[in-house]
Amino acid sequence: MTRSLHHSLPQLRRSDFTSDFLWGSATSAYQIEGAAALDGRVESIWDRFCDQPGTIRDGSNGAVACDHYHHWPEDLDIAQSLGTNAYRFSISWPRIFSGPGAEANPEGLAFYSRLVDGMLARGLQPWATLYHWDLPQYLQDQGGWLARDTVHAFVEFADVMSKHLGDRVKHWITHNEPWCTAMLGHADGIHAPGIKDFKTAIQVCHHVLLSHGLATPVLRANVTDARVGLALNLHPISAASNKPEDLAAAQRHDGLRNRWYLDPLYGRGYPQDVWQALGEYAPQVAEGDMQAIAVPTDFLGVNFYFPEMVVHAPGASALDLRLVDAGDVERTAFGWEVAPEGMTSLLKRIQDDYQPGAVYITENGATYDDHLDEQGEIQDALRRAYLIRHLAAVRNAIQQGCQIKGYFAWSLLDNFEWAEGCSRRFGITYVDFDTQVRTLKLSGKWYSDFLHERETATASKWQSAA
Ligand code: IFM
Repeated sequence: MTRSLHHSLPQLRRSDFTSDFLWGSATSAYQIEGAAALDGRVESIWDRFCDQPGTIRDGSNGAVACDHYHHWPEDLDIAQSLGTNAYRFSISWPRIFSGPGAEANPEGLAFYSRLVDGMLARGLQPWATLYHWDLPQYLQDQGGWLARDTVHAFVEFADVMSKHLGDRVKHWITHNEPWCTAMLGHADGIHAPGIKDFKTAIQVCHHVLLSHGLATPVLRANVTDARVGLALNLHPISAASNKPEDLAAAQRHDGLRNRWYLDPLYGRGYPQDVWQALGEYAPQVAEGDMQAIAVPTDFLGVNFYFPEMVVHAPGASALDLRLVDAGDVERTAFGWEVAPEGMTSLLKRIQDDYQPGAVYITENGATYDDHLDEQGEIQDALRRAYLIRHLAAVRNAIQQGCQIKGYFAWSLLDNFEWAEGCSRRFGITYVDFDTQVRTLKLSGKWYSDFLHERETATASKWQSAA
Protein backbone atom coordinates (compact mmCIF):
# COMPACT_ATOMS: atom_id res chain seq x y z
CA MET A 1 0.00 0.00 0.00
CA THR A 2 1.28 3.46 -0.83
CA ARG A 3 0.49 5.83 1.99
CA SER A 4 1.45 9.43 1.92
CA LEU A 5 1.31 11.59 4.97
CA HIS A 6 0.84 15.29 4.91
CA HIS A 7 4.01 16.72 6.31
CA SER A 8 4.95 20.24 6.89
CA LEU A 9 8.01 20.60 4.79
CA PRO A 10 11.26 22.01 6.11
CA GLN A 11 12.50 25.33 4.87
CA LEU A 12 15.45 24.64 2.65
CA ARG A 13 17.77 26.82 0.62
CA ARG A 14 20.84 26.08 -1.39
CA SER A 15 22.68 28.56 0.80
CA ASP A 16 22.12 26.17 3.73
CA PHE A 17 24.97 24.22 2.12
CA THR A 18 28.52 25.35 1.51
CA SER A 19 29.28 26.95 -1.84
CA ASP A 20 31.55 24.06 -2.83
CA PHE A 21 28.86 21.44 -2.15
CA LEU A 22 28.46 19.21 -5.19
CA TRP A 23 25.02 18.95 -6.74
CA GLY A 24 24.26 16.21 -9.19
CA SER A 25 22.00 13.56 -10.57
CA ALA A 26 22.83 9.94 -11.26
CA THR A 27 22.13 7.24 -13.83
CA SER A 28 23.57 3.89 -14.84
CA ALA A 29 24.46 2.44 -18.22
CA TYR A 30 22.15 -0.54 -18.52
CA GLN A 31 19.23 1.42 -17.14
CA ILE A 32 19.37 4.19 -19.73
CA GLU A 33 21.70 3.59 -22.65
CA GLY A 34 19.86 1.08 -24.83
CA ALA A 35 21.77 0.44 -28.08
CA ALA A 36 22.39 -3.02 -26.72
CA ALA A 37 23.64 -4.47 -29.99
CA LEU A 38 25.34 -1.41 -31.41
CA ASP A 39 28.96 -0.51 -32.08
CA GLY A 40 30.47 -3.70 -30.77
CA ARG A 41 28.64 -3.98 -27.45
CA VAL A 42 28.30 -7.63 -26.45
CA GLU A 43 25.74 -9.39 -24.31
CA SER A 44 25.59 -8.56 -20.61
CA ILE A 45 24.18 -10.69 -17.81
CA TRP A 46 21.17 -8.37 -17.76
CA ASP A 47 20.39 -8.98 -21.45
CA ARG A 48 20.46 -12.71 -20.74
CA PHE A 49 18.47 -12.41 -17.51
CA CYS A 50 15.74 -10.28 -19.09
CA ASP A 51 15.29 -12.90 -21.82
CA GLN A 52 14.18 -15.45 -19.26
CA PRO A 53 10.40 -15.44 -18.84
CA GLY A 54 9.12 -14.13 -15.54
CA THR A 55 12.26 -12.30 -14.48
CA ILE A 56 11.10 -8.74 -15.21
CA ARG A 57 7.77 -7.53 -13.90
CA ASP A 58 6.55 -5.97 -17.15
CA GLY A 59 8.60 -8.16 -19.49
CA SER A 60 10.74 -5.21 -20.59
CA ASN A 61 14.52 -5.03 -20.87
CA GLY A 62 17.30 -2.51 -21.34
CA ALA A 63 17.73 -3.04 -25.07
CA VAL A 64 16.36 0.44 -25.79
CA ALA A 65 15.53 1.92 -22.36
CA CYS A 66 15.97 5.72 -22.67
CA ASP A 67 18.09 5.33 -25.80
CA HIS A 68 20.57 7.57 -24.02
CA TYR A 69 23.23 6.24 -26.38
CA HIS A 70 21.69 8.55 -28.97
CA HIS A 71 19.90 11.07 -26.74
CA TRP A 72 22.85 11.85 -24.45
CA PRO A 73 23.33 15.48 -25.58
CA GLU A 74 19.70 16.23 -24.72
CA ASP A 75 20.03 14.40 -21.40
CA LEU A 76 23.14 16.31 -20.44
CA ASP A 77 21.36 19.51 -21.46
CA ILE A 78 18.68 18.66 -18.93
CA ALA A 79 21.30 18.03 -16.22
CA GLN A 80 22.87 21.38 -17.04
CA SER A 81 19.55 23.21 -17.07
CA LEU A 82 18.83 21.90 -13.58
CA GLY A 83 21.82 23.84 -12.33
CA THR A 84 23.71 20.73 -11.23
CA ASN A 85 27.49 20.81 -11.37
CA ALA A 86 28.16 17.06 -11.41
CA TYR A 87 26.79 14.03 -13.16
CA ARG A 88 27.18 10.42 -12.11
CA PHE A 89 27.10 7.81 -14.90
CA SER A 90 28.33 4.26 -15.28
CA ILE A 91 30.40 2.57 -17.93
CA SER A 92 29.03 -0.49 -19.67
CA TRP A 93 31.73 -3.17 -19.45
CA PRO A 94 30.22 -5.12 -22.39
CA ARG A 95 30.65 -2.03 -24.55
CA ILE A 96 34.37 -2.09 -23.86
CA PHE A 97 35.40 -5.75 -23.81
CA SER A 98 33.90 -8.33 -26.14
CA GLY A 99 35.62 -11.48 -24.95
CA PRO A 100 38.58 -12.98 -23.16
CA GLY A 101 41.80 -11.34 -24.29
CA ALA A 102 40.02 -8.93 -26.63
CA GLU A 103 41.35 -5.44 -27.22
CA ALA A 104 39.23 -2.61 -25.82
CA ASN A 105 36.50 -1.71 -28.29
CA PRO A 106 37.36 1.68 -29.87
CA GLU A 107 33.71 2.52 -30.47
CA GLY A 108 32.83 1.89 -26.84
CA LEU A 109 35.75 4.01 -25.68
CA ALA A 110 34.77 6.75 -28.11
CA PHE A 111 31.21 6.83 -26.78
CA TYR A 112 32.36 7.47 -23.22
CA SER A 113 34.88 9.99 -24.44
CA ARG A 114 32.13 11.93 -26.20
CA LEU A 115 29.92 11.65 -23.15
CA VAL A 116 32.59 12.95 -20.79
CA ASP A 117 33.46 15.79 -23.15
CA GLY A 118 29.76 16.61 -23.25
CA MET A 119 29.66 16.80 -19.46
CA LEU A 120 32.70 19.04 -19.26
CA ALA A 121 31.31 21.32 -21.95
CA ARG A 122 28.21 21.77 -19.80
CA GLY A 123 30.02 22.39 -16.53
CA LEU A 124 29.17 18.95 -15.16
CA GLN A 125 31.94 17.22 -13.21
CA PRO A 126 32.01 13.61 -14.42
CA TRP A 127 31.65 10.90 -11.78
CA ALA A 128 32.24 7.51 -13.38
CA THR A 129 31.04 4.26 -11.86
CA LEU A 130 32.85 1.23 -13.22
CA TYR A 131 30.48 -1.51 -12.14
CA HIS A 132 26.77 -0.86 -11.98
CA TRP A 133 25.76 -4.49 -12.43
CA ASP A 134 26.18 -5.18 -16.15
CA LEU A 135 28.83 -7.88 -16.25
CA PRO A 136 29.66 -9.15 -19.75
CA GLN A 137 27.93 -12.50 -20.22
CA TYR A 138 31.19 -14.13 -21.39
CA LEU A 139 32.61 -13.49 -17.91
CA GLN A 140 29.53 -15.01 -16.31
CA ASP A 141 30.03 -18.05 -18.52
CA GLN A 142 33.47 -18.38 -16.91
CA GLY A 143 32.04 -18.25 -13.39
CA GLY A 144 31.14 -14.57 -13.00
CA TRP A 145 31.94 -12.92 -9.69
CA LEU A 146 32.25 -16.32 -8.03
CA ALA A 147 35.46 -16.82 -10.01
CA ARG A 148 38.51 -15.01 -8.69
CA ASP A 149 39.59 -14.36 -12.28
CA THR A 150 36.73 -11.89 -12.61
CA VAL A 151 38.47 -9.75 -9.99
CA HIS A 152 41.47 -9.47 -12.31
CA ALA A 153 39.28 -8.84 -15.33
CA PHE A 154 37.70 -5.95 -13.42
CA VAL A 155 41.10 -4.50 -12.59
CA GLU A 156 41.97 -4.63 -16.31
CA PHE A 157 38.69 -2.88 -17.13
CA ALA A 158 39.49 -0.20 -14.53
CA ASP A 159 42.97 0.16 -15.97
CA VAL A 160 41.76 0.64 -19.54
CA MET A 161 38.98 3.06 -18.64
CA SER A 162 41.12 5.19 -16.36
CA LYS A 163 43.90 5.40 -18.94
CA HIS A 164 41.35 6.45 -21.51
CA LEU A 165 39.32 8.93 -19.49
CA GLY A 166 41.63 9.81 -16.61
CA ASP A 167 42.77 13.08 -18.17
CA ARG A 168 39.17 14.29 -17.79
CA VAL A 169 37.49 12.06 -15.20
CA LYS A 170 38.93 12.50 -11.73
CA HIS A 171 36.13 10.94 -9.67
CA TRP A 172 35.85 7.17 -9.83
CA ILE A 173 33.39 4.86 -8.11
CA THR A 174 34.55 1.28 -8.40
CA HIS A 175 31.28 -0.46 -7.53
CA ASN A 176 27.70 0.49 -7.06
CA GLU A 177 25.98 -1.31 -4.17
CA PRO A 178 28.00 -4.52 -3.81
CA TRP A 179 25.22 -5.86 -1.53
CA CYS A 180 22.87 -5.88 -4.51
CA THR A 181 25.40 -7.52 -6.81
CA ALA A 182 25.95 -10.25 -4.24
CA MET A 183 22.58 -10.76 -2.59
CA LEU A 184 19.97 -9.80 -5.17
CA GLY A 185 21.97 -11.44 -7.96
CA HIS A 186 23.27 -14.55 -6.21
CA ALA A 187 21.17 -15.27 -3.10
CA ASP A 188 17.66 -14.05 -3.92
CA GLY A 189 18.17 -14.52 -7.64
CA ILE A 190 15.86 -11.63 -8.49
CA HIS A 191 18.65 -9.78 -10.32
CA ALA A 192 21.05 -11.04 -12.96
CA PRO A 193 22.58 -13.59 -13.10
CA GLY A 194 19.62 -15.06 -11.19
CA ILE A 195 21.53 -17.43 -8.91
CA LYS A 196 19.92 -18.50 -5.62
CA ASP A 197 22.69 -19.71 -3.39
CA PHE A 198 23.65 -17.87 -0.24
CA LYS A 199 27.14 -19.31 -0.03
CA THR A 200 27.83 -18.18 -3.58
CA ALA A 201 26.53 -14.72 -2.72
CA ILE A 202 28.90 -14.35 0.22
CA GLN A 203 31.88 -15.38 -1.90
CA VAL A 204 30.77 -13.04 -4.69
CA CYS A 205 30.63 -10.24 -2.15
CA HIS A 206 34.20 -10.92 -1.14
CA HIS A 207 35.39 -10.89 -4.74
CA VAL A 208 33.57 -7.65 -5.47
CA LEU A 209 35.17 -5.98 -2.45
CA LEU A 210 38.55 -7.41 -3.41
CA SER A 211 38.19 -6.06 -6.94
CA HIS A 212 37.50 -2.63 -5.46
CA GLY A 213 40.65 -2.93 -3.36
CA LEU A 214 42.85 -4.03 -6.26
CA ALA A 215 41.44 -1.56 -8.78
CA THR A 216 41.85 1.48 -6.51
CA PRO A 217 45.67 1.74 -6.74
CA VAL A 218 45.44 1.22 -10.50
CA LEU A 219 43.01 4.12 -10.81
CA ARG A 220 45.29 6.25 -8.69
CA ALA A 221 48.34 5.33 -10.79
CA ASN A 222 46.58 6.22 -14.03
CA VAL A 223 44.78 9.37 -12.99
CA THR A 224 46.49 12.49 -11.73
CA ASP A 225 44.52 13.85 -8.76
CA ALA A 226 42.23 10.84 -8.74
CA ARG A 227 39.47 10.68 -6.14
CA VAL A 228 38.40 7.07 -5.68
CA GLY A 229 35.61 5.52 -3.63
CA LEU A 230 32.68 3.18 -3.90
CA ALA A 231 28.93 3.50 -3.40
CA LEU A 232 27.24 1.42 -0.70
CA ASN A 233 23.53 1.05 -0.12
CA LEU A 234 23.28 1.46 3.65
CA HIS A 235 20.21 1.15 5.83
CA PRO A 236 19.16 2.06 9.35
CA ILE A 237 18.22 -1.26 10.98
CA SER A 238 15.89 -1.72 13.95
CA ALA A 239 14.44 -4.61 15.92
CA ALA A 240 10.69 -5.21 15.91
CA SER A 241 10.68 -5.38 19.71
CA ASN A 242 12.95 -4.92 22.71
CA LYS A 243 13.19 -8.66 23.23
CA PRO A 244 16.85 -9.63 23.49
CA GLU A 245 16.54 -12.11 20.60
CA ASP A 246 15.08 -9.44 18.30
CA LEU A 247 17.75 -6.97 19.29
CA ALA A 248 20.39 -9.59 18.55
CA ALA A 249 18.75 -10.30 15.18
CA ALA A 250 18.89 -6.58 14.36
CA GLN A 251 22.56 -6.58 15.26
CA ARG A 252 23.20 -9.52 12.89
CA HIS A 253 21.20 -7.94 10.10
CA ASP A 254 23.03 -4.66 10.49
CA GLY A 255 26.17 -6.76 10.40
CA LEU A 256 25.47 -8.25 7.01
CA ARG A 257 23.73 -5.21 5.51
CA ASN A 258 26.11 -2.47 6.65
CA ARG A 259 29.15 -3.54 8.68
CA TRP A 260 30.08 -6.39 6.31
CA TYR A 261 31.11 -3.65 3.87
CA LEU A 262 32.15 -0.78 6.08
CA ASP A 263 34.31 -2.74 8.50
CA PRO A 264 36.67 -4.26 5.92
CA LEU A 265 36.80 -1.06 3.87
CA TYR A 266 37.91 0.84 6.95
CA GLY A 267 40.52 -1.70 7.97
CA ARG A 268 38.71 -3.79 10.55
CA GLY A 269 38.26 -6.97 8.56
CA TYR A 270 34.91 -8.75 8.38
CA PRO A 271 32.87 -8.27 11.57
CA GLN A 272 33.54 -11.29 13.76
CA ASP A 273 29.97 -11.62 15.07
CA VAL A 274 28.66 -11.95 11.52
CA TRP A 275 31.51 -14.23 10.48
CA GLN A 276 30.60 -16.59 13.31
CA ALA A 277 26.89 -16.41 12.57
CA LEU A 278 27.65 -17.28 8.94
CA GLY A 279 29.41 -20.48 9.93
CA GLU A 280 29.83 -22.65 6.83
CA TYR A 281 28.72 -19.73 4.63
CA ALA A 282 31.76 -17.61 5.48
CA PRO A 283 33.84 -16.72 2.40
CA GLN A 284 37.23 -18.04 1.37
CA VAL A 285 39.70 -15.23 1.93
CA ALA A 286 43.26 -15.46 0.61
CA GLU A 287 46.24 -13.96 2.34
CA GLY A 288 46.48 -10.26 1.61
CA ASP A 289 42.84 -9.87 0.57
CA MET A 290 41.79 -7.93 3.64
CA GLN A 291 44.73 -5.53 3.33
CA ALA A 292 43.81 -4.97 -0.30
CA ILE A 293 40.17 -4.24 0.55
CA ALA A 294 41.25 -1.79 3.24
CA VAL A 295 43.05 0.43 0.71
CA PRO A 296 42.43 4.06 1.68
CA THR A 297 39.71 5.75 -0.33
CA ASP A 298 39.02 9.42 -0.92
CA PHE A 299 35.32 9.30 -0.20
CA LEU A 300 32.45 7.04 0.70
CA GLY A 301 29.40 7.04 -1.55
CA VAL A 302 26.18 6.46 0.36
CA ASN A 303 23.03 5.42 -1.48
CA PHE A 304 20.09 5.99 0.84
CA TYR A 305 16.60 4.66 0.32
CA PHE A 306 14.89 3.02 3.33
CA PRO A 307 15.23 1.55 6.82
CA GLU A 308 14.58 -2.10 7.68
CA MET A 309 13.08 -3.84 10.72
CA VAL A 310 13.75 -7.45 11.68
CA VAL A 311 12.69 -10.19 14.10
CA HIS A 312 14.50 -13.25 15.31
CA ALA A 313 13.21 -16.13 13.18
CA PRO A 314 15.11 -19.39 13.53
CA GLY A 315 15.48 -21.14 10.17
CA ALA A 316 13.96 -18.26 8.19
CA SER A 317 17.34 -17.27 6.74
CA ALA A 318 21.00 -18.11 7.12
CA LEU A 319 21.16 -15.59 9.95
CA ASP A 320 17.90 -16.78 11.57
CA LEU A 321 15.98 -13.58 11.06
CA ARG A 322 13.19 -12.19 8.98
CA LEU A 323 12.30 -8.70 7.74
CA VAL A 324 9.02 -7.41 9.09
CA ASP A 325 6.66 -4.80 7.85
CA ALA A 326 6.98 -1.58 9.83
CA GLY A 327 3.21 -1.16 9.74
CA ASP A 328 1.32 1.99 8.94
CA VAL A 329 4.18 4.14 7.75
CA GLU A 330 4.59 6.42 4.77
CA ARG A 331 5.84 4.56 1.70
CA THR A 332 6.83 5.12 -1.92
CA ALA A 333 5.09 3.21 -4.70
CA PHE A 334 7.73 0.49 -4.28
CA GLY A 335 6.54 0.03 -0.68
CA TRP A 336 9.82 1.44 0.64
CA GLU A 337 9.40 3.32 3.89
CA VAL A 338 10.04 7.06 3.64
CA ALA A 339 12.32 7.91 6.55
CA PRO A 340 14.41 11.06 6.18
CA GLU A 341 15.19 11.10 9.94
CA GLY A 342 16.65 7.63 9.44
CA MET A 343 18.95 9.10 6.81
CA THR A 344 20.29 11.66 9.28
CA SER A 345 20.89 9.07 11.97
CA LEU A 346 22.53 6.67 9.51
CA LEU A 347 24.89 9.39 8.27
CA LYS A 348 25.74 10.34 11.84
CA ARG A 349 26.42 6.73 12.73
CA ILE A 350 28.74 6.36 9.69
CA GLN A 351 30.58 9.50 10.71
CA ASP A 352 30.94 8.41 14.33
CA ASP A 353 31.87 4.79 13.67
CA TYR A 354 34.11 5.11 10.60
CA GLN A 355 35.16 8.75 10.07
CA PRO A 356 35.17 8.23 6.31
CA GLY A 357 36.57 11.66 5.47
CA ALA A 358 34.33 12.84 2.67
CA VAL A 359 30.86 11.37 2.13
CA TYR A 360 28.78 11.90 -0.98
CA ILE A 361 25.15 10.90 -1.24
CA THR A 362 25.60 9.06 -4.51
CA GLU A 363 21.92 8.09 -4.80
CA ASN A 364 18.68 9.10 -3.16
CA GLY A 365 15.24 9.19 -4.71
CA ALA A 366 11.83 7.61 -4.92
CA THR A 367 9.40 5.94 -7.26
CA TYR A 368 5.82 7.12 -7.39
CA ASP A 369 3.06 6.47 -9.91
CA ASP A 370 3.53 9.37 -12.28
CA HIS A 371 0.94 10.45 -14.80
CA LEU A 372 1.06 12.98 -17.56
CA ASP A 373 -1.80 15.39 -16.92
CA GLU A 374 -3.86 17.18 -19.55
CA GLN A 375 -1.30 19.95 -19.76
CA GLY A 376 1.39 17.35 -20.41
CA GLU A 377 2.91 17.88 -16.95
CA ILE A 378 3.82 15.48 -14.19
CA GLN A 379 2.70 16.81 -10.83
CA ASP A 380 4.88 14.57 -8.68
CA ALA A 381 4.40 16.53 -5.48
CA LEU A 382 5.30 13.48 -3.42
CA ARG A 383 8.70 13.10 -5.08
CA ARG A 384 9.33 16.82 -4.66
CA ALA A 385 8.48 16.54 -0.96
CA TYR A 386 10.72 13.48 -0.74
CA LEU A 387 13.64 15.45 -2.16
CA ILE A 388 13.08 18.43 0.11
CA ARG A 389 12.83 16.27 3.21
CA HIS A 390 15.89 14.17 2.37
CA LEU A 391 17.99 17.18 1.50
CA ALA A 392 16.98 18.68 4.83
CA ALA A 393 18.07 15.39 6.41
CA VAL A 394 21.46 15.79 4.75
CA ARG A 395 21.71 19.36 5.97
CA ASN A 396 20.84 18.22 9.50
CA ALA A 397 23.52 15.55 9.34
CA ILE A 398 26.06 18.16 8.26
CA GLN A 399 25.01 20.35 11.18
CA GLN A 400 25.72 17.36 13.42
CA GLY A 401 29.28 17.12 12.14
CA CYS A 402 28.98 14.78 9.14
CA GLN A 403 31.43 15.49 6.35
CA ILE A 404 28.94 15.32 3.48
CA LYS A 405 30.24 17.00 0.38
CA GLY A 406 27.64 16.37 -2.29
CA TYR A 407 24.27 14.94 -3.31
CA PHE A 408 23.22 13.07 -6.45
CA ALA A 409 19.49 12.66 -7.02
CA TRP A 410 18.43 9.26 -8.30
CA SER A 411 17.63 9.58 -11.04
CA LEU A 412 18.01 12.15 -13.79
CA LEU A 413 15.67 10.07 -15.96
CA ASP A 414 12.94 7.48 -15.60
CA ASN A 415 14.68 4.31 -16.64
CA PHE A 416 14.77 0.53 -16.69
CA GLU A 417 14.37 -0.33 -13.01
CA TRP A 418 15.91 -3.82 -13.10
CA ALA A 419 13.46 -6.58 -12.08
CA GLU A 420 10.67 -3.99 -12.01
CA GLY A 421 11.30 -3.12 -15.66
CA CYS A 422 10.01 0.21 -16.93
CA SER A 423 7.09 0.09 -14.53
CA ARG A 424 8.85 1.94 -11.72
CA ARG A 425 9.73 5.55 -12.42
CA PHE A 426 12.50 7.09 -10.31
CA GLY A 427 13.28 10.04 -12.57
CA ILE A 428 12.99 13.73 -11.92
CA THR A 429 12.54 13.74 -15.70
CA TYR A 430 9.68 11.77 -17.22
CA VAL A 431 10.60 9.59 -20.19
CA ASP A 432 7.99 8.42 -22.66
CA PHE A 433 9.55 5.09 -23.59
CA ASP A 434 7.64 4.96 -26.91
CA THR A 435 8.58 8.37 -28.23
CA GLN A 436 11.69 9.07 -26.12
CA VAL A 437 10.29 12.50 -25.30
CA ARG A 438 11.64 13.84 -22.02
CA THR A 439 9.55 16.06 -19.73
CA LEU A 440 10.91 17.61 -16.57
CA LYS A 441 8.66 16.67 -13.66
CA LEU A 442 7.56 19.04 -10.92
CA SER A 443 10.30 17.51 -8.75
CA GLY A 444 12.89 18.31 -11.42
CA LYS A 445 11.57 21.86 -11.67
CA TRP A 446 11.82 22.19 -7.90
CA TYR A 447 15.43 20.89 -7.95
CA SER A 448 16.22 23.46 -10.62
CA ASP A 449 14.52 26.29 -8.70
CA PHE A 450 16.36 25.23 -5.55
CA LEU A 451 19.73 25.10 -7.28
CA HIS A 452 19.17 28.40 -9.03
CA GLU A 453 18.02 29.86 -5.70
CA ARG A 454 14.75 30.99 -7.15
CA GLU A 455 12.16 32.19 -4.67
CA THR A 456 9.74 29.61 -6.05
CA ALA A 457 11.83 26.90 -4.38
CA THR A 458 11.10 27.98 -0.83
CA ALA A 459 9.29 25.28 0.98
CA SER A 460 6.36 27.33 2.27
CA LYS A 461 4.99 27.48 -1.25
CA TRP A 462 4.76 23.71 -1.33
CA GLN A 463 3.17 23.06 2.05
CA SER A 464 -0.26 22.19 0.75
CA ALA A 465 0.95 20.34 -2.34
CA ALA A 466 2.68 17.52 -0.52
O1 IFM B 1 17.71 1.98 -9.81
C1 IFM B 1 18.45 1.57 -8.71
C2 IFM B 1 19.92 1.80 -8.94
O2 IFM B 1 20.37 1.15 -10.08
C3 IFM B 1 20.71 1.30 -7.76
N1 IFM B 1 20.21 1.86 -6.54
C4 IFM B 1 18.79 1.77 -6.29
C5 IFM B 1 18.04 2.33 -7.48
C6 IFM B 1 16.52 2.25 -7.21
O3 IFM B 1 16.14 0.93 -7.01
